[in-house]
Amino acid sequence: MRFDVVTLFPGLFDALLDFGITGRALDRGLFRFKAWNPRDFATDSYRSVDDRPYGGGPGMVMLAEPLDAVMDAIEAELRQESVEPHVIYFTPRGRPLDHAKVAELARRPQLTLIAGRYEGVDERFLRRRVHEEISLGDFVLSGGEIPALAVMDAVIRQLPGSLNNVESAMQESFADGLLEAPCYTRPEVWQGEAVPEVLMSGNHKAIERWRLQQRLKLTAQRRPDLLEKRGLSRAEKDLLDGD
Ligand code: 9WO
Repeated sequence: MRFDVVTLFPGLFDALLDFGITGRALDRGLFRFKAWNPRDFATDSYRSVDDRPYGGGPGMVMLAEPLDAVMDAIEAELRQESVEPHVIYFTPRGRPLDHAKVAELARRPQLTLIAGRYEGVDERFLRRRVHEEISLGDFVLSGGEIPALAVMDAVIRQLPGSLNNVESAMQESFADGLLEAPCYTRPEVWQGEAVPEVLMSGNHKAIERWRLQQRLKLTAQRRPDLLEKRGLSRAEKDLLDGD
């Protein structure tokens, strides 16, 4: 997997490249990363990447020209590797990100992630160069970098070899469409509240049953839409309705 990230603030991505599972995956060569700063492709002496919006209104809009020059440079590099870019722009108006989309993106050889700033990007650039728009949710951030980091993190976790057995077990659990069961660790009683007895029983079958029941109940309470989409077996229905 190769990530080409278009951003005015490349340093924001150090958080993903230098730490944790994603930093380990980079060290293992499971993915490559290159940041491209539109300011390096600005053609005027002020190295402008934005300008005032036509039609008036507050703030500035990112210029199409420097961004287009970045895309040409990325395409030229990818051509050396016979790879076609897949270009994503992050905006609240995009398709909501979910596990299915993450899994689809993780199967691609390359992703170009465009992180906008200011009030947005000239629509003529988006229409010509962007393949899809993705949203993290119905809220506005200061830039597209955090959504780009989120997509990179989620995609990297899908790459073969990035997770150890424990980490992949956790990952798979969400992939089966249910929310996570509650988890507990020492002390056995904390501020007067004990760990659920079944977890102290050593009865692995009972523990597995309890955890699935908790997941079913939590998902039914908090995300009935997930349950609707996933469906339930007869046994799961009985477990959900049982005590
Ligand atoms: C901002 C915006 C607000 C309401 C409806 C649509 C919108 N599009 C954008 C936009 O493209 N903004 C650019 C990227 C420039 C300003 C910072 N940007 C941004 C992206 N803010 N918030 C996001 C974002 C991206 C994905 N999921 C949630 C928020």
